Amino acid sequence: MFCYQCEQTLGGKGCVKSGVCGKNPTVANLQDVLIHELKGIGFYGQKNLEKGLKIRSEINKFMVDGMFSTLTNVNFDPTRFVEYVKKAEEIKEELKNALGEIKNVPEAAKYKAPDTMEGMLEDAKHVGIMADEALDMDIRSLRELLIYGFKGMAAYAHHAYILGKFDDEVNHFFYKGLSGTIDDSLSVDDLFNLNMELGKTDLKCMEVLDAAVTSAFGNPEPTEVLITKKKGPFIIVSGHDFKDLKELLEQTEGKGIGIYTHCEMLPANAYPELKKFKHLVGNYGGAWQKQQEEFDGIPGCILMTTNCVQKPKESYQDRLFTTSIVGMPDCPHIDEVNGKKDFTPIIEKALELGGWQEDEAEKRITIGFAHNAILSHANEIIDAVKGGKIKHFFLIGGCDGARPGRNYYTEFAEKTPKDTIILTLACGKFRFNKLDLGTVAGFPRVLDCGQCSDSYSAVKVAGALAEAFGCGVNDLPLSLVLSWYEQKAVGILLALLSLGIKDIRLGPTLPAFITPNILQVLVDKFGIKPIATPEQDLAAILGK
Ligand code: FS2
Ligand code: SF4
Repeated sequence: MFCYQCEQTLGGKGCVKSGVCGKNPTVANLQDVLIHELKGIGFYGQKNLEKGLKIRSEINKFMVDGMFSTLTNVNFDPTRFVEYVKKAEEIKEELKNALGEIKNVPEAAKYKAPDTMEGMLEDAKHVGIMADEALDMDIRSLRELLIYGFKGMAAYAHHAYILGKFDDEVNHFFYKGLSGTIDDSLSVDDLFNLNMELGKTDLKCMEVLDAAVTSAFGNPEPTEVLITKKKGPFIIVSGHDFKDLKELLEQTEGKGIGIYTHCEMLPANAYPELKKFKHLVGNYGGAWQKQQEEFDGIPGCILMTTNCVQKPKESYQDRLFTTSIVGMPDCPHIDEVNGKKDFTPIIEKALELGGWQEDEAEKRITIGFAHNAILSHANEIIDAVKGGKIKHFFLIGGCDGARPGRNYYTEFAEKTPKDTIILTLACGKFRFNKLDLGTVAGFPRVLDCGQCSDSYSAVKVAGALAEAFGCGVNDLPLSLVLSWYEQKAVGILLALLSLGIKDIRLGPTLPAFITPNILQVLVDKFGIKPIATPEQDLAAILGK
């Protein structure tokens, strides 16, 4: 196996024997075969589109789900990947047959996957990231950057699909972009431009998702969320899928079970159509990387709707349920049947486990500042900036992770001056969202925009402020300090770069798949910088 798609990759170079994330070589190799298949589908799909042929929506959805399944911490179940590869082979054949004879088919697209796991694992030796040793390193870097951006975008497209929304511009770009990763005629410049196109498309995809989520659940509103435990049986819901949460809330109503959000599900507590359920108690725990400690021996159940799932300890393996794209061998999985999910097994298990024995002393945090909530106070914010009460905005957002260097983000937030506002999103906020950083000009100093896809909210707020001040986003008193871990962050970074946003600080370390030459291009074009120390970065940003 070889995998270097996430920030915790071994030694900052690549996981080769097994994944630091717990991914074993079997799963890693099957994922390589699946990605190889999806590139082939990309090629034939693009040729179909160029010929004006329509692609069935099930194929578009498969492309999205297949890519998403390979994102870090989503699916660790080899049997599911065998099924994906078989399905991919069928789809590739269908798209190929629709074209008749065509010329100049890349070798990668001609590949035919076997239908056994053994055969796929044998083939994996020839299709992985490093299989073509002679490939130019910068070309490989840009191809992988594109593929990881796709994985991130696929997650958002998947969430929108779940809510019945999709966009053809987004769907079609999967074919164009993935066929570009096996097109030897593309230069470094061509691939760079495809990456920028991915960034633009990802932004569109987040916009589609935002519309889907807000039309299904309403606009998030500022809300005080309980972050302590209540007595009684419970189910903790993690991941990003609000529809699963809503169905579970409906099915647990009146059963005496408290529902808690976890990690990226925290923002659910601010949506009117979700917070109306009285038994949505609050949020449990911190970011994903603490789950093995926080779920250890827990007297309740956990539902993983999407990433980030970690291999469970034995003490809670029987009570961790997966659904949708998520998979974990030996953990119960709940599938959709005829458009509905039956959560009875997790409900019965939660009742059997009995739950927490007593209430904890109550603590709350405030969330719910997506674009609608912030922009409804736009005039007050603008006046506070003009009157000198708010001097600077920071966007401190992105993923959390296990590396020690991530304390940077806690210290950075703590050291920001009191006349500044911190916008935040995604699970990286758990590094500082329980600190009391006070208020400024009547606003909490930390404004939680929501999940990682709410980068769209941050972009919308920045755009509105720039318009109000008659300047560009780069001229605003706004600095972006981002933390990355998995591939959604890659897509989001490309989205921000495609908007021309400059001087982003990125940490805790830079991606292993970016070569020095490509990094230099990003530095020259966008002024992208690795994080230093909170003191140095604050001094540089604030000019002190
Ligand atoms: Fe956090 Fe993990 Fe949101 Fe990422 S829960 S790092 O995959 O998607 O963010
Ligand atoms: Fe390693 Fe990250 Fe790949 Fe897991 S996803 S195998 S930790 S690089």
